[in-house]
Amino acid sequence: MKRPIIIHPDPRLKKLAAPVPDLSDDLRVLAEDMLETMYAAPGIGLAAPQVGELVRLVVVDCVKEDGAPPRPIAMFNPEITASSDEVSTYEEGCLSIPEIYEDVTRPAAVTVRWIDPDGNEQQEDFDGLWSTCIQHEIDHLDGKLFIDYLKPLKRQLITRKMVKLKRERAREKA
Ligand code: GNR
Ligand code: NI
Repeated sequence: MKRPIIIHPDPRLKKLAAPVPDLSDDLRVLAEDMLETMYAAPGIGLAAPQVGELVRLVVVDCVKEDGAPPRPIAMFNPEITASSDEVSTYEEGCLSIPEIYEDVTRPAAVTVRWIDPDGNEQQEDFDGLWSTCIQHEIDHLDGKLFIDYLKPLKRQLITRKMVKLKRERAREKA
């Protein structure tokens, strides 16, 4: 089932999400719902706080070649265990901050450890868009948005735009 995505500013996007102590069917359903929501958006990643669930769960699929098979990954309690000194800059966007794209510089490659939906521990090295996206998603679990990397003035401007956008959307619904 697709779920509504929370738009910035919202206190739920600023909170620290809690680790998942034990997997459950409810959490596996949440991961499936998040993948459906992400693909429908469309997006390449989604973090549980973006759908109002303050748990450490992210989903990603950064396959971008046309015709390549999809690679949905659900990560419970994801942790970055190593980051490259080399950095890379991507123009990032966020489903919680629609229509805004800004350059963000992050480590180019990361090693990530997580628990998969079967409860098995996984570890993998990611680079390119995957690396950027997974770092962006884990930031969400720590209440951090990509605009937090921008200069305060730029961030303020974007936040004001989002307040307006939310107001317009609320009015359209009424
Ligand atoms: O769909 C998304 N695209 C994207 C592009 C560049 C860097 C990060 C991202 S993640 C974003 C989806 C989203 O908001 N995830 O939290
Ligand atoms: Ni995001």
